[in-house]
Amino acid sequence: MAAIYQRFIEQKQAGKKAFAVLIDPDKMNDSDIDPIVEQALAAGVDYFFVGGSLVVVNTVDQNIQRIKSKCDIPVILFPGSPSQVSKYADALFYLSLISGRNPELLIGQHVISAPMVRSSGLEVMPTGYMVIDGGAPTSVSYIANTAPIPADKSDIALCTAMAGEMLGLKLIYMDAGSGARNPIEEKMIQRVSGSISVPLIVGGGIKTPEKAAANCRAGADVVVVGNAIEKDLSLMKEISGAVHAL
Ligand code: 1GP
Repeated sequence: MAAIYQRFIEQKQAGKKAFAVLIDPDKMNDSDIDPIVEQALAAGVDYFFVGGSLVVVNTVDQNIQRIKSKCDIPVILFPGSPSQVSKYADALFYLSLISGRNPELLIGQHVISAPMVRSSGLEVMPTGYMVIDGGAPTSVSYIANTAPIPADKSDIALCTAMAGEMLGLKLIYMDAGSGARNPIEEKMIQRVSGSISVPLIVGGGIKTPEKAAANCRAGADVVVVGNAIEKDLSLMKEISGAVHAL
C-alpha cells in the first residue's frame, strides 16, 4: 500500500486522530509559508493539504517546494482543478465530487488529466468529496456548479458516503466549504462515520479546538482547518493538542 494512505489507515486502526492544515496557494507567498511551517512543526501537525477552489495566482509548485525545504510533514494536494497538480507534493486527493451531479467533477476532468496525473508520480488517493451546506454559498459550490447536501439531511450524506465507498473510493472528505458559516454538525459526522470503514476527513468553518475535538469524537479521523489558522497561527497548537489528546 502506498505510504501516505497507509499512514491514514494505520492512524485509523490505532484509533488516533489527525490534524491537517489547509494552505490556500492564493493567499500565500514564501514569507507567509515560513511561520506556518514553524508553528506546524511545534504543534505536531500531521499533514498539509494544498489547494483551493480557485487559484488565481498559481504558486502551488512554489508553495510546496518551500514547505518541503523546511519540514517532512507530508503535503497532499487538494486540487480545485487539474492545473493545481504539482509533482512536488507527496500525494494527491483524487477527488470525485460525489455530493454533486456535475459530470465534469465526477469523472470529466479526471479523463482529461489522467495521463498527466499518472506521469506526475504522485501517490493517488481516490477520494469521495462531499460538500455539505455551511449556511451560506461558498466558493466550492459556486465554482463546482452543484448544490451541497443540506446540513440536516444526514441520510443523504450517509448514503452518498456509502455509495462512494462501494464504488471503491478510499477516503471520504466532508467539507462545509472554506470559511463556512456553519461547520458540519456532529450528528451528520456520526451517521456517516458509522456507515463507512474508510478514513473520514472533515473540514470547513472549524474555528476552535473544541469543535475540532467534537468532530473527532463524532467519528472524523482527520480534521482540516484553513481560514481560522490564517487569522491566528497560535490556534494551530491548540487545535492540534485537542485532536491528539483524544
Ligand atoms: C476547506 O475544509 C477546508 O476545503 C477548510 O475550511 O478554511 O473554513 O477551515 P476552512
